[in-house]
Amino acid sequence: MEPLIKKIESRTLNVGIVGLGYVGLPLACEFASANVSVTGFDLDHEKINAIRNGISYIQDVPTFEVANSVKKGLLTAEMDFSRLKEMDAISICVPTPLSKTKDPDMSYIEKAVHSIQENLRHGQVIVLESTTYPGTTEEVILPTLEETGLRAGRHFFLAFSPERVDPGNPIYKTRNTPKILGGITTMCADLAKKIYELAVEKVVVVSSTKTAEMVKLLENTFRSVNIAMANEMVMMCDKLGVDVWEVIDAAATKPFGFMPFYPGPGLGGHCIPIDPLYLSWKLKTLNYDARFIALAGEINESMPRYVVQKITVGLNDYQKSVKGSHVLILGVAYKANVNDLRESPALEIMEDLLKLGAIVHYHDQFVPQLKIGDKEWFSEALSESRLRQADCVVIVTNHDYFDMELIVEHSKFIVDTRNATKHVKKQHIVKI
Ligand code: SAJ
Repeated sequence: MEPLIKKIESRTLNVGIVGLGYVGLPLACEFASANVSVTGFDLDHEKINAIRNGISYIQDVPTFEVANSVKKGLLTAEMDFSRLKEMDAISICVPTPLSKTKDPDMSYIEKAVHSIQENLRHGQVIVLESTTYPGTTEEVILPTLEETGLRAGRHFFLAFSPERVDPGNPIYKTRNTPKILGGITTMCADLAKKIYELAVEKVVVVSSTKTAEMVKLLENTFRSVNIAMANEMVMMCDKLGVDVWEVIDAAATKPFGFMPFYPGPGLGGHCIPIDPLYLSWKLKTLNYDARFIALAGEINESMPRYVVQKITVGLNDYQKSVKGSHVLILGVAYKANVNDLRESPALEIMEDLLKLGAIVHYHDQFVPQLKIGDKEWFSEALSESRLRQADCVVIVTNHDYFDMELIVEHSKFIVDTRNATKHVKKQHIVKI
């Protein structure tokens, strides 16, 4: 262990990152920026080639950062997982999606851990970053790695440190976001902390890997439940004839004991709609029914249908049926100013409108094209004529670049799911 500590102090250790997506690539770049040699491992040759050519494919990672680190020989990309044996530390940053039956899909983690198992050697520090159910590290990763005969805390070291990447956040990046970390043993946590402190300003150690896994799930369940409450407030305020956005903004003037969350067309992204279900799945195996998570999921998943209902009733007020109407969707990414479509509610809204016979168009400069079923769709120019031609304009994701004056000026009828038109007073706007 002494040699490893010396390597950490002299920054001569080799760090491996398995999984070069929106978590792994920023983490790799942070280590490289700290003059630590990083090897990224991924199964996707396009990612590997891009990095080798000094190109970033992650919106929040500037290409010059990748290019500089590659040029200095601090960042390399590999598809040969046998080179994992050369790594002193390995972080696993692979996806943890849901299966078709909405159960945890651990296949990416299992594949990564088996690659590490085949190359595990004395002194290596292994850290799982992927969001997963409490117990994964000690119940799945640990036994798999100890099948080699090596023991965690003695021959190798094992920890869990959840990623906290907020795509599109201009202020908080990997380096300046405090990082939670729990080890299988104290020594595991100490070594992993020393390594992460090379790339991250603040590492917060908790008592176990299970605690660290639970911290992450609390963070994301907190968001899912509070967003669901904001979405249910929409339904209640609708019944009461009260503007939910005015209510939330007024409540947000309270300087303590309140944190605003806002209604929307539904929950997108690869985390908030999914991670809480990892927790409820685990609790089900322990005969506990996580009711808040289930209810939040139900309400959040109902929002796309609620938006389509608003569109239908709104068109009806103009003596129009959805069938045959031109509906223009503005913003299809899962949240403002990102180019990610995963779990985006816009896709479900578009699908439902198509089923009702609407003629659907969309505009989103972050998403030039998309697929619904086997049909390809292309983002259309946000022009006055396109706006005027639409029987209904639906603001699903309010990107900062949208010119709200232009949109309101030239739209016959708007369904605004984000209160994006709040500064533009016009009567033909329906807010959710
Ligand atoms: N949303 C609402 N109302 C809100 C806030 C969000 O409808 O008040 C919607 C968004 O439009 C989006 C979804 O919820 O469709 C998720 O939004 P998000 O802001 O949680 O964004 P994510 O999923 O990209 O990033 C989150 C991180 N966000 C923040 O902490 C602000 C954080 O929870 C995690 O670091 C990250 O997921 C993750 O990887 O777990």
